Amino acid sequence: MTAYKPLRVAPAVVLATIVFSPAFAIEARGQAAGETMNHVHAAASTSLTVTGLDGKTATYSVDDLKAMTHKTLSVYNEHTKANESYEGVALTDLLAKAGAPTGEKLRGKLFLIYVVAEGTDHYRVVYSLDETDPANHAGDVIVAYSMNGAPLGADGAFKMVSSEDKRPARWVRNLSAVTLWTAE
Ligand SMILES: Nc1nc2c(c(=O)[nH]1)N[C@H]1C(S)=C(S)[C@@H](COP(=O)(O)O)O[C@H]1N2
Ligand SMILES: [Mo]
Repeated sequence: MTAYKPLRVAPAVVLATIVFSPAFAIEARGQAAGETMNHVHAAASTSLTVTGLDGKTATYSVDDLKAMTHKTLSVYNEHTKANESYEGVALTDLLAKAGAPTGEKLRGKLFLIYVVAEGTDHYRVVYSLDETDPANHAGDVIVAYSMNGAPLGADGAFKMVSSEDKRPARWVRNLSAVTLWTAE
């Protein structure tokens, strides 16, 4: 085999290889849906940094979260058309450690507090603090580290999962940062 052999591959074969590759298919689907699709290119999350309203940060590894109280969330994934069981910790537990008000302490202007959840690809979504607090709002929001008993694989070390969303659009894969802000 000579060093030049790859150059003899017909352009049509090269094109077909790219077009029919899984990466191309996922990108094309995302563009058709008018969405930013970084699934294929996102770096795997390895740690999660939580920032409070005071700007103080705490960084968690998977082992750190596994040492906390577990929360399991069984959800229907509208994209995979399957029931999925995620295990992780309640987001409210991490936010409480960052100083967020929960339960009956959440009142008045504190309802202006919100959470920005960000993936390694910088995909970002907002949850209001209220909807992350099961003492105040129906449904659960968790930071998952496993699904159906296995690590999350391409979805990274951490994935945000919520029980109330009908589509998985706010389920941030490769979750790397959670930051508290206030609208006032
Ligand atoms: N990090 C990250 N998470 C993301 C997205 C993204 O682009 N980046 N897209 C969201 C959207 S719009 C949807 S519908 C789902 C799609 O997840 P799936 O490709 O695993 O079906 O992931 C969500 N989480
Ligand atoms: Mo989406």
